[in-house]
Amino acid sequence: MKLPRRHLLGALPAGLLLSGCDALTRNATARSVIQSAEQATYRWQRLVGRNGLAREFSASDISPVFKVNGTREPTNPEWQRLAAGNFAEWRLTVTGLVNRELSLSLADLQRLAQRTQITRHDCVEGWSAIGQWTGPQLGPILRAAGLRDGARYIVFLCADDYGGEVGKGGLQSTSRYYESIDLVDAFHPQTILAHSLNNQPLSTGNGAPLRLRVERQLGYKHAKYLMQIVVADSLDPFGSGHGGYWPDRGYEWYAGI
Ligand SMILES: Nc1nc2c(c(=O)[nH]1)N[C@H]1C(S)=C(S)[C@@H](COP(=O)(O)O)O[C@H]1N2
Ligand SMILES: [Mo]
Repeated sequence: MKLPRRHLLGALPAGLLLSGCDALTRNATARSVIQSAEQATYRWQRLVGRNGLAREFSASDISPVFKVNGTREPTNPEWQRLAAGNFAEWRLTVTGLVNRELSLSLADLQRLAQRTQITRHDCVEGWSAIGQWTGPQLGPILRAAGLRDGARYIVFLCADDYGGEVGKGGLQSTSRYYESIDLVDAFHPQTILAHSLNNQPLSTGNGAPLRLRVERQLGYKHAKYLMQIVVADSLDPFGSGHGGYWPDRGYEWYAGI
């Protein structure tokens, strides 16, 4: 693993910087009902089920097709350039409240201890699919970076701009996809950075070259097209401040299953 000394943020393409706030309208009543249910699941998983594992399945349960949802292919020129080069020049950077910033190639990530898990992905839109995911656990990567005092959230910045779909609740304001999790989920054994689905490198649709798997939460938390991990003490600086593309549009930040 390469541990660069130089400051990486200055080297990131401008396209990776998050856009400003989106104007949002929300139904306050619906939101508070959702939030109280969200908080109940969150408290339960944090107090009682801290290390509980999501169910794992066997090879015969794997879905023949793993549906593609949300972005099918990022249009971002930087991602397009990296994809054209088979992601040889792609790097995952780990920055923010860390002692050592990291810049990891796919080969670096594949050299780490790998975990393979067959899990069910549940999307809020009402479909699920079972797939076998392989990649390094996030925890050891964060330990290699070394979390600094105040670290509370792990934020995942993706390569794609998403604008929703007319057929699914209408177009949303377009912005860069991102997600975030707390440290309990970050160090959970089933939280991995997956480069493979069903023993094949991730397809474009399923999030090439790398995506998050955070198995105790709903589909939209599983950020595809990962470019950058930022360790943060607050979610305020990202997007509209609710910790993710869909949370910024009224969905729960903690989407426990
Ligand atoms: N970067 C990015 N990640 C994303 C999305 C997206 O549009 N962009 N969609 C989310 C949603 S809602 C789901 S259900 C899953 C879909 O993953 P799949 O396309 O592999 O089925 O990815 C999640 N992660
Ligand atoms: Mo989803």
